[in-house]
Amino acid sequence: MEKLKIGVICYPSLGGSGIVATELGTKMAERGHEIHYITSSKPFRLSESNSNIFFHEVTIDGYAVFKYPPYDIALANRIAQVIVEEKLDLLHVHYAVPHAVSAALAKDMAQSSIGVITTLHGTDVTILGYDPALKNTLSYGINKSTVTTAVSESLRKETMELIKPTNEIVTIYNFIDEERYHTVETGNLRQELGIPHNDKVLIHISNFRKVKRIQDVIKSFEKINTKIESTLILAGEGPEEDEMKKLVDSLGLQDKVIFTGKRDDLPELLSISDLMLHLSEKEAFGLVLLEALACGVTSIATDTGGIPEVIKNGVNGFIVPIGDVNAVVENALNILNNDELRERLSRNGLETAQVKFNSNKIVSEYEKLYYEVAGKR
Ligand code: GMT
Repeated sequence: MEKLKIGVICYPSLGGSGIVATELGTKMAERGHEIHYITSSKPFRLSESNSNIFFHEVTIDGYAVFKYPPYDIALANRIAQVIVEEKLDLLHVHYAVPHAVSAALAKDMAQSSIGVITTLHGTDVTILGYDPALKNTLSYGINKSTVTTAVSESLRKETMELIKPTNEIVTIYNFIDEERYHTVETGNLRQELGIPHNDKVLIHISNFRKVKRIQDVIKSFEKINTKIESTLILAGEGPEEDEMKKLVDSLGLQDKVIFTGKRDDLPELLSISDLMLHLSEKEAFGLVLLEALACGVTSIATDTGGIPEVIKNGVNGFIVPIGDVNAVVENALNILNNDELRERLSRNGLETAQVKFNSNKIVSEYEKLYYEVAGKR
């Protein structure tokens, strides 16, 4: 089969959509396709060790006339250049706002008929889609795309109802990078983090945005910790960090809660953990839940968005209502006090990760779509 030249547009910083874009691009490069990232900086988890991977930086000078430098237009300008210079076969845009609009504009600038795939990741629809200042932008970007995909059935349905797009949207789930996510040797990590020998370890990993409801994680932990010796790891960084540190202080939990900041050793952190708490208000998929399952860690997560497509209640974890701290505590004590239950959930979780969200399977779904959109075989 002919190899493809694919332009990938994504947010390069910490966040699930950037991680998916990077891991998918890397897998496609391993399959022999040429991947051209067109982004403001090198994607955070991208290693350029594969000679099929290229990076085209988008730059913009802060000309005095601009109150807001027009990044979206500079991005369109750069995409248009790369379409022509590299003779791209298609564009894959992650996170619709503003990337799908920049891609549509680029296509027009380059006078090209290139196909565009837009992948919806979550808040591009579930938050920005309800913002009157951006809803039309989202509809326009989706309707201008050749094909739109959503990372869960829940996100697909919500987008269909909200936007009523002219084209169907297809669900392609996120996948797990099995080479990176599995139980690993952890050396002295517990000691380095100062976790007492007998403590159970609970973990929450996120980009610390309001939507993650980290206050519920901390309040649940406070109650769990009165019943069972435990430590809570809060990994990641973001806007809620200071507030959450204040909450931990006000509850007198400073010695029991570890803020690690942004870490690269997530498989190691997961491998020392007994339970993940992921209590978001909105979550289109919850990539981190899948990463935990692949490392044998079970989760308690909220009944929202695409989470129930990843976590099956009582099978590979537990689902609780949003904001229901007592339900979290009850399930957590049940899991932490019952090794047999924890092992069963963990075994089932591994199977979920390895079968339903298998990387080869999902990457092949995207590859098939790429060939269709590029009109090549
Ligand atoms: O939509 C966002 O919040 C941003 C995005 C990101 O870049 O982190 O997260 C979304 O995309 C991830 C990858 O597909 C999903 O795993 C997350 O569930 C989703 N976040 C939300 O829906 C809140």
